[in-house]
Amino acid sequence: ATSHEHTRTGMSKASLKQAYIDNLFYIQGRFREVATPHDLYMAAAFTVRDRMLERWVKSAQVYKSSRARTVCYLSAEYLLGPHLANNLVNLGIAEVAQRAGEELDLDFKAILEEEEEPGLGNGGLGRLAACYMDSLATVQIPAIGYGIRYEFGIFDQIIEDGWQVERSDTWLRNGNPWEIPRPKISFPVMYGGHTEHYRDQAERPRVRWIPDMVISGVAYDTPVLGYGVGNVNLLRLWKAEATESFDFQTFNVGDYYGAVHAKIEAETISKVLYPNDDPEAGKELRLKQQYFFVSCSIQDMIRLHLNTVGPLETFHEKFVAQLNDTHPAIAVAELMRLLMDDHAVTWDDAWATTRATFCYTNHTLLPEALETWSVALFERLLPRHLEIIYEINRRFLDEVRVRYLGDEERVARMSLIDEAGGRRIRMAHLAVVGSRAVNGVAALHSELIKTTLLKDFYEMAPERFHNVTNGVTPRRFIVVSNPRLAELITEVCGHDRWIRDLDSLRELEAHADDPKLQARWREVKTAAKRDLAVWLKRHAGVLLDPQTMMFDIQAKRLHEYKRQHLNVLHIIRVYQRLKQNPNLGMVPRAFIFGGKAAPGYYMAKLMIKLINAVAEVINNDPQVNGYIRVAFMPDFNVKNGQRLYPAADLSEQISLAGKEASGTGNMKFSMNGALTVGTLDGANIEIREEVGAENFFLFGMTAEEVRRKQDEGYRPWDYYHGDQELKSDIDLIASGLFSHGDTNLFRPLTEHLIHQDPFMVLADYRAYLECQDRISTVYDRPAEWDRMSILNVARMGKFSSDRSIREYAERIWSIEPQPLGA
Ligand code: 26Y
Repeated sequence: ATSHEHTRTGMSKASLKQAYIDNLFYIQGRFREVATPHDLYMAAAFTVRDRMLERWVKSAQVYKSSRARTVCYLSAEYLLGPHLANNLVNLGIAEVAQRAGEELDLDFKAILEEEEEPGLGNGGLGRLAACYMDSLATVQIPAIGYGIRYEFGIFDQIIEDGWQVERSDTWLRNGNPWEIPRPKISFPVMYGGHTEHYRDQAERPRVRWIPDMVISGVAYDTPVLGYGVGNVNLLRLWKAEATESFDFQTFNVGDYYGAVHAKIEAETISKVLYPNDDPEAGKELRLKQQYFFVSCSIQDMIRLHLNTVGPLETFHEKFVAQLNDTHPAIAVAELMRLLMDDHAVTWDDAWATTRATFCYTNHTLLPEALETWSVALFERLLPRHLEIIYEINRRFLDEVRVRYLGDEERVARMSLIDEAGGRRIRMAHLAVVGSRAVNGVAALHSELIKTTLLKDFYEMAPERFHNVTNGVTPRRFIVVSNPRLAELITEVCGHDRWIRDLDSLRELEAHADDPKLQARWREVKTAAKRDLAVWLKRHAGVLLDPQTMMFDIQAKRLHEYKRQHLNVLHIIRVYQRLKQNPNLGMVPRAFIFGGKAAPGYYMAKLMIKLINAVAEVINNDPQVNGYIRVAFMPDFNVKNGQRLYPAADLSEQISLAGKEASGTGNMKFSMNGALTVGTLDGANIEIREEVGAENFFLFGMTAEEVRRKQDEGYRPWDYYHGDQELKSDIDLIASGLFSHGDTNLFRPLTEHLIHQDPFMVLADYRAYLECQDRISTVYDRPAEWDRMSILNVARMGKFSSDRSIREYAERIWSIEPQPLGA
C-alpha cells in the first residue's frame, strides 16, 4: 500500500490487497497455501468490515452531537441475505475489489458464494425490513433496527422424492464477521410472577412486578451502510442469555444442575425463528420471544435518551418507533410499564408519550394470520402487561361509548379483548390504539384496511390511516444480483445516478424501440438465464434451454392464496394440448418454481409434491420435453432469489385479488425486465399503473368481484362441471398419472378445489389460460417483448424502497435526513 494510506481504511487496490493478506494471516491465522475457501471469505469480509467501521463511528458521533431524531424499526424478522457483495457495492469498491482479487489470484465469485446468509425471516415481511434498513441509511435517516439474533434462522429446504424436507439452518456455525458483540449492552427481561400495588414515598400509587424468571438480552450490532453516502445505521439484534445473578443464586445453594438448566431455558428464547403459518405458532415461546426483544429495545431506547437528550417528557421527540406488524405490539404496554413503574411517570403522561411514539404497519388481512394471545397465557407470562392492557382498554372503550352512545356492539367489536370463545387479546387493536399512525403496504390493501379489518377505528380517527406502498432496494436487487443489466443501464443512461434515484430510469424509455438496445437487452437476459440453467442443472437435476425457452417463474412462500396450483393447472393444460397434438408449434417454456412451505402446513407441502410430480412426468416425456420443462428450485432464499430475478422472462403474481397485501417479489422481477402475469391484487395494481396496462398481462376477478361472488355463495363445483378442460386437468391429477397410479396422494388437494376452493382457483382458471395464450403470442414477437421489457424497467422508479422510506419520513415520522459525506 502507498505509505499514506492505512491498510485498514484505504480504498485503493494496493491497500485492499495488503489488507486482505494481513487479515488472512492475523485473523484467520492462515497463509494462502493452506487457506480453506471459508478462510478466504473471512479475510474478504474483515477487509470490507474494516472499511465500514470508520464511517459507522463518524455517523454515531454526528447523530449523537446533533441529538438527531431517530427511527427505531421494531421487527421480529430481518431477512438480510449475504452481506459481502452488498457492502462492496454500497462502499463503492466492488470493481476495485474485484481487480484486487484477480491480482491476488483469488476466485472472486467463489468467495462470494461461500457466505452463508442470515435467514432471520420468513419471507416478504422480513425481507422488507432488510430493504428498509438499506434505504434508511441511503436516504440518510438516522435509524436503529431492533430484532432478534436467532441462532437458527429459517430452515433450509431440501427436496427428497419430491417432498420438502426441513434441515436446521446453522448460519452461525463458522462465525459471523459482520456482527460486533456488545456484552456490556445488556438488559434484564422478566417473565411470570405477580404484581404488587403500593404507595411510594410521595404517596403516589405505584406497581411493582415480582417476576419468577429473569433473563438477560445482549446486543449484537451489525453496521448497515448507505449507498454512496457516509451514513451508517445500526442493526441491533438481541441474544438471550441467563443472567449472572440468577445463575449464581442457584449455584450458591449447591444446585449446579439447576443452574445449568436455567441457562438452557434462557438461551432457548432466541434459539429459533418460527416459520409462519405454523399451527404451533400460537405457542408460549413465541410470545416470550416477542416480549424479549421488545423489552430490550425499549430499555435501550430509554437508556440512549437519558444519556444524550434528557428528560423522558421528550422521549417521543427523540424517537419514533415503527411496529413491523403486530409481532412487536407488546411494546405499547412495555413502554407504559417502564415509564410508570420504573420512572414514576403518571398514566396520562406515559400514555401521551407512548401514543406519540409508535406507528403500526399492517401486513395482512387474512383472519388466520391475525395475532391474538389468550388472556390466560398473558396472565401467566406477563401479568403486569395484562393489567396495563386492561386499563388501556377500559379508558379506550369509554371513549367509544361516549362517541357512539348505546352502540355496545361496536364496543365489543373494537375491544382489545375478543370475548367470544375463550378470551383473547387482539394485538392489532392494541397496536392501533397505542399508535399515532397506521398504514397498509399497498394502495388496495390500505383501502381494505379502512373498509374491513379496521373499519370502526378508521371511522373514529380517519386522519391516522395512511398508505405507504412497499418498495425494494435496487442495490441488492439490480446492482448486486444483475451486474450485466446494471452495466447496460448505466451505459445507456450515461450515468449511475439511477442507483440512488430510480425514477431516472425513465431515460431508458426513449430507447425502448431501438433494435440495437433490444438485442443487447436480450443478450443480458439470455446470459442470466444461462447462469440459472447451469445452477438448476446442478441443484435440481433439470436441463433447461436458455436460448429457446421462455423462463416463467413463480417464487414465493407456498400458500393456497398465492395459488401455485393455478400455475400447475396451466402447465397440465399445455401438457395435454401437446399430447393431443405433438406438432403444435408452441413457444417453448420452462416453468420454474421456488418457495418454502411452513413445516406444519399440509396443503402447501402437498403443492410442492405436486409440482415435483408433474415435473417428473413432463421432463421425462420425450413427446413434450422439447417444448416444456418444469423445475423446482430447492431452498429459495435471498441468495437463490438473486439467481432467479435476473433470469425471468415472465413473473407469476397470481394471488386471489384482495389476499396479497402487497407482494415485493413482483417488484424485483419487473425491475429485472420480466413481464408480469398478474391479478389486480396488492402492489400489482400499482405496477400495472406505472408500466402501463399495455405492458402488463392482467387476468382474473377484482377484489370487489371476489367479494360479491363470496356473498352470493361461491360454488367451485359448477366451474368444474362447466368447463371440460378444467375438469380434465383436475381429473388428470386425480387419475394417478403424476403419482405412479396412486389415486389417493393428491386427493386432498383435488377434492378441496372441487368442493371448497377458498381462493377461487377454478373461478379464475379460464381467464388465466386465455391470458397465458396471449403471453405466448407476444413472446413470439421479440421486438415487441423486448420493448415491453425495457419499458417495465424504465418505469419501476416508484418501487425503490428509497421512495417508501421518504414517504414514511415525511408523512409518518416527521424526520429529516442527516447528510454525511462518503
Ligand atoms: C404470526 C407469525 C406466525 C407470522 C410471522 C410472519 C405471521 C406472518 C409473518 C409474515 C408475513 C408476511 O411476510 N407478510 C407479507 O408482507 C409483505 C411485506 O409487506 C407483503 O408484501 C406480503 O404481501 C405479505 O404477505
